[in-house]
Amino acid sequence: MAERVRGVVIHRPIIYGNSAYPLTTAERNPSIPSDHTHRWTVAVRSPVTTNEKSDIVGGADDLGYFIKRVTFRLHETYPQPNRNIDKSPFEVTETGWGEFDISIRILFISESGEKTLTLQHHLKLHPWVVPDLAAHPGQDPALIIPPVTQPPPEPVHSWQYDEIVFTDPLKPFLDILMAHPPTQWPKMKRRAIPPNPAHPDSLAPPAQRGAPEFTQVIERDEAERLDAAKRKLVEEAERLRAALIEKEKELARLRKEVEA
Ligand code: SLL
Repeated sequence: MAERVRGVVIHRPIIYGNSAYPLTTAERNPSIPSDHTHRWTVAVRSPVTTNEKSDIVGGADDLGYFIKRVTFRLHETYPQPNRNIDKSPFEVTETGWGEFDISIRILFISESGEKTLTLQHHLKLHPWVVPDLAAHPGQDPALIIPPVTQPPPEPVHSWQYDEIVFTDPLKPFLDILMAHPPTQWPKMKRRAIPPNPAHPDSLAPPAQRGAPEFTQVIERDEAERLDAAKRKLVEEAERLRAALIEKEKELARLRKEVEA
């Protein structure tokens, strides 16, 4: 058995998720069941997009140098729901009508000596409904009920960024990883719309949205949003603590009154 290189931690960024496109009339043919509404692709990819014009999210690097097989477990309404993909691109394209959970099992090359990794992705076909903040000034966005009008069909991109971390890797595996450095992040936002639907830019009209792209800017924006959310939580905790102290004082006062 190969030696482990102690004290070394090496990671490889990935994205996993799906893009979905409403089926057009032109695309329909007798082999596609008539109740199917979308064509979708679920995939495990490298995060960086090949070029700014590409409609495909991520995929600049072939992950086959460290991934041997990806098994996508689809809903049992699909024939042979376990789909084994043994080379890049690690993806499955299907048509269908419904959203469901897909389990994604990643088997690393045998040199790695690593256990398989299983991820979950909820196949997303329908766009997120963004609450109309302007029409409800001052209201908690989570409490705004969107109108029931159907949005026009549009592509949906639902992708999760992650980093696969290898601790104390086997020497031969470490050598393979080192020989394949991931493509560098684009520094700038090349496309207007980030993949996070919670981001204010995603309020842009559908025509201005495109396939999202993961960049350094997104990472920084996300970190800033997380910081702001943390500050808000601390403030809220402080406020609740103060209220609790007040209530406890009142309780003590009432107890005394009852005793008296
Ligand atoms: C739902 N729980 O009810 C989910 C199930 C199943 C989706 C969704 C394809 C089926 C076929 C398909 O879209 N299955 O192969 O015709 O929404």
